[in-house]
Order: sequence, then C-alpha cells, then structure tokens
Amino acid sequence: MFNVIMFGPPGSGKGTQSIMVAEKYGLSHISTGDLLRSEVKNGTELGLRVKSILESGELVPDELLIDIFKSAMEKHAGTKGFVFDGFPRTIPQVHDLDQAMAEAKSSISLVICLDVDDEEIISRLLKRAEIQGRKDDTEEVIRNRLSVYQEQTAPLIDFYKEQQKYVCVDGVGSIDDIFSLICGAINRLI
Ligand code: B4P
Repeated sequence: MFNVIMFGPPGSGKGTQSIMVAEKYGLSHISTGDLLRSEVKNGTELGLRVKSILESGELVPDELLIDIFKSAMEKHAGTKGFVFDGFPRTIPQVHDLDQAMAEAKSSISLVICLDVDDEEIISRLLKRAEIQGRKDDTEEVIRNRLSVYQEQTAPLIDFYKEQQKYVCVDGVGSIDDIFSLICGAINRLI
C-alpha cells in the first residue's frame, strides 16, 4: 500500500489536492473534515455534539474522531492505499493512525505539506465563504483555526521529519502547478 498524508494549515488546499492525488494514483481519499460535516448535515448524535466545535474553528476531541476514521478506513478494505486529508492533526491522532496502519499491515509512506502564508489563506477562505457559506470561514474563525494549527498541528512536522517522511511544497500558485510538485514528490518514491 502507498499511504500519503496531505498536511498543512486550514485552507492550504489539502482537500483540493487530495482529490486529484487519489484519482491519479488510484488511492482512497479520507477527509476527516468531510466526514464530520456529513455527520452534522445528517443530524447524527456525533454531528450534534461537534457542530458548535466545527463552527468555532477548534479541533474535535480526538476520542470523538477515531471511530468514524476507522470505519471510513474499513470501507476501503483491499485498497492500493490512502490519501489522508486533515488527519492526523494532533499527536494522539498520530498514534491512532500508526495503530490503524499497523492493523492494516502497512505504514505511512509520505507526508506532503502545502506551504501557504496566512494572508493568502484568509483571502482564499473568505472567497470560499462567498461561494459555499461555510460557518467556519469567517475572518475571526479563520484566525482561530490558524492559531489552533500552530499550537496543536504544526508540532507534528518534527515527528515526520525525524522519520524522513516529510516533504514541503509551495502551496501558492495554480492548482495544476502545485499538483505537479506533489506528483514529483510521490513519483520519487513509487
Ligand atoms: P477541513 O475540512 O480539513 O478543512 P480545511 O483545513 O479548511 O481545508 P483544506 O486545507 O482542505 O482546504 P481546501 O482544499 O478546501 O477541516 C475543517 C474543520 O473540521 C477543522 O477546523 C476541525 O474543526 C475539523 N476537523 C477536521 N479534521 C479534524 C481532525 N483530524 N481532528 C480534529 N478536528 C478536525 O481549500 C481551501 C480553499 O482554497 C477552497 O475554496 C479552494 O478552492 C481554494 N484553493 C485551493 N487551492 C488553491 C490555489 N492553489 N489557489 C487559490 N485557491 C485555492
């Protein structure tokens, strides 16, 4: 299996690029943001618990996430590999993912971080707010999401650097140019 984590701050284009990577390489795409939004939309018990957390830009507690993450993985049993989009975001999630990978007799192959500055992120997400109306795309919540990223998610970079799995690509530019950089990093490994 080939398993890649798409990493980066909110709005860096993880979702956009993950879909393209999954399609090109025949991998299964798991976005924890999409999974959580779908729980909210369907009004499930979990959805009701996490709705206000998503809207505030905070992270959903690790223990609420692991079950939906594992069941999403199970739905793709027999896959050639995964693109993990927005997961892991905390150190406990790194360990949950390692355990899930070990159970699948596999491991993380590559972590690709999209490097985008804060002002570009704010402008992208405010533009998305006009189109999609996501409640977490107001300027105040975006700034909170950026500080949550710095505090809780950015520390994961050192962990994956130590494992020599971490690659950073310039996430500013055209979607196709960024995709080419990502494919270059993947093609060096497969
Ligand atoms: P996510 O759904 O993961 O959302 P995201 O970080 O905002 O977006 P992403 O980086 O995927 O950006 P996108 O491609 O959409 O998380 C939402 C929330 O869910 C979190 O705040 C948290 O509460 C919760 N959550 C999710 N995972 C969790 C976890 N593991 N633990 C705890 N909580 C969790 O791109 C953004 C915009 O930019 C789009 O409009 C796109 O069209 C545009 N864009 C993309 N590439 C571009 C480019 N090159 N140039 C210009 N615009 C571009």
